[in-house]
Amino acid sequence: MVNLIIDNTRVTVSEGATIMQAAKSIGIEIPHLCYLKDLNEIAACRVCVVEVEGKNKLITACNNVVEENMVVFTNSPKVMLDRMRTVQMILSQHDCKCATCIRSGNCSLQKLSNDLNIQNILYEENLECQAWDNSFPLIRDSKKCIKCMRCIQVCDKMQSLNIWELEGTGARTTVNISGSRTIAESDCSLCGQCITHCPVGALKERDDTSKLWEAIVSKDKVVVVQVAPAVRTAWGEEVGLDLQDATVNKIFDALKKIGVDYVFDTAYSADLTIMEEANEFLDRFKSGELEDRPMFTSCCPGWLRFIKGQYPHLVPQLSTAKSPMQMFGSVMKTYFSEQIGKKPEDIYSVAVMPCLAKKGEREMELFYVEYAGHDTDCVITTRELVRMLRAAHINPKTLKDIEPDKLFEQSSGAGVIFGATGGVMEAALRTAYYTIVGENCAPDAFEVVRAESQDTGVSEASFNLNGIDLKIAAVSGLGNARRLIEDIERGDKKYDFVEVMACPGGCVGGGGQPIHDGDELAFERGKNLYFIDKNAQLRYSHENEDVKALYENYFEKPNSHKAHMLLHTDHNS
Ligand code: HC1
Ligand code: SF4
Repeated sequence: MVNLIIDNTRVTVSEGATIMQAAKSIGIEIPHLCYLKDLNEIAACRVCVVEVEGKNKLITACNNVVEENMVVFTNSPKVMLDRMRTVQMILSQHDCKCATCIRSGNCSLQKLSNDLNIQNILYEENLECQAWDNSFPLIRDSKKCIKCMRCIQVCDKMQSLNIWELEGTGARTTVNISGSRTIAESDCSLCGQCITHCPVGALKERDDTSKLWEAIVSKDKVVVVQVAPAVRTAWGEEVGLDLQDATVNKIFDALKKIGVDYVFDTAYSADLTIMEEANEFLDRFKSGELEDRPMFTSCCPGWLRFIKGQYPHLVPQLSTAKSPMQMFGSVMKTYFSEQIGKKPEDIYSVAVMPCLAKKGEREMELFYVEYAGHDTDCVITTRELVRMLRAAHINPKTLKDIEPDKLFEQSSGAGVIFGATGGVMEAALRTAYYTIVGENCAPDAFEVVRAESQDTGVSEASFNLNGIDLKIAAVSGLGNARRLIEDIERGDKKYDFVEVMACPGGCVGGGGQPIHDGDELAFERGKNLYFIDKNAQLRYSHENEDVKALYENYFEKPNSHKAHMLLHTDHNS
């Protein structure tokens, strides 16, 4: 252990701890901008400087370790003046138009400037604006970039994709797409992790809210909105509702209040996905097709972009099932439109998702007898949903719990846990067990596939179902997925079924979720989905009465010809 004094307080911490960690242990938060634990400890911003007795120069607290008997001052006048100057320098190279910035009110630079009582910008440099394709779901504004390097590190270390790099030297140093590519030409998975880790408004999602407002205004469109599992456990963070109050049913009420015609829960179509995917898995498993390599889940579009770009030879191993979002969109444009006496093109199908890659996934075309547009017309993220509610000055405290609309009212806890890593696997195993054994397993029989933290990002398990041995794994985070795939490719690991989610913790940690600089809330949010599942009346996808009715009235049975036409896809196209 190491003993030192910080701001006149004695502190004892483990050897190797940084000054920042030591200060934190006694409740002193040293201001910082670029620091991200384990990912970015490079002192690029120099905001975290501290004074150490006996040293002439200030040193950075995020990457200097404690020494025995060190005497540290985190807020001496010398420190504060230096910190102010540093932030003023950063502001001089930043487009400070806070009124129209997406991160206003949730920006670490804005907060730091306010905290330091900075009221004017000393020098305003002429900022160069890099060209950007604003039709791409991920938008970068170079004039807001503060060169903290977080995006570079998150994309390299967490997601193993190396999309960003530094270019230029000295004052002209800037971040850009690596390899002189455009963002569309790059291998960006659209996971959005660089956005949720950006301390300012330099990275953001393409805002599609005006498309939805226009559809709501249009007299010719029936606006049908589905809400993803992971949205319910995060939207309350942005609107000031407690976890137990921030239900999906209140989102339905809010959507109806802003003029949406029909509201549904994506957990319903997650149940439908399980019917298709669990049956597909059992068919492929029994045919011997999975002897060498496993079947991979296909519901996460960030993962789909990753596998297509990085391991194209593994694409045939993907389940052909469309994601719950796409399945629901397809059902809305076909069965649902028929039921309400409308044509597919009259339906405007919207998905509220915790994800940016879903904006890319919606480009997928729908063929229903003939070309019928897209399964999904518009995807908005959790953050965009909240912005719409704010614009409509909806008071979240006045919202009521209302049920989703008829035809697709029911959803199971199995559908809800899709939003947490391991959840798709667990839901699928509950139904696979029923299909093989002929009776239900205990609802929590497969809880070992749940992940409590992002330690390795992988959970694995083996099960014997009526003499059938199954080896499965669930992984989240693309860097972890890459390591797992390399193990499989080398023959070091062998599985039958693997779930992959691009974002650490699964959709709950998605790139479209509320941003809390430096705090990782994915696993906390995931626990809430498991809590909802535990308390759900229905725990098995195959017991969803509205899913059963859809098969009886329309699809006949899982993996039928019609189901293949509308609920499955060819990932090679
Ligand atoms: Fe997800 Fe899914 S779980 S991909 O994370 O399979 O986005 O929430 O909606 O489609 O259900 C996301 C979440 C979501 C789909 C489902
Ligand atoms: Fe990298 Fe994900 Fe950002 Fe794309 S969205 S640049 S893959 S971190």
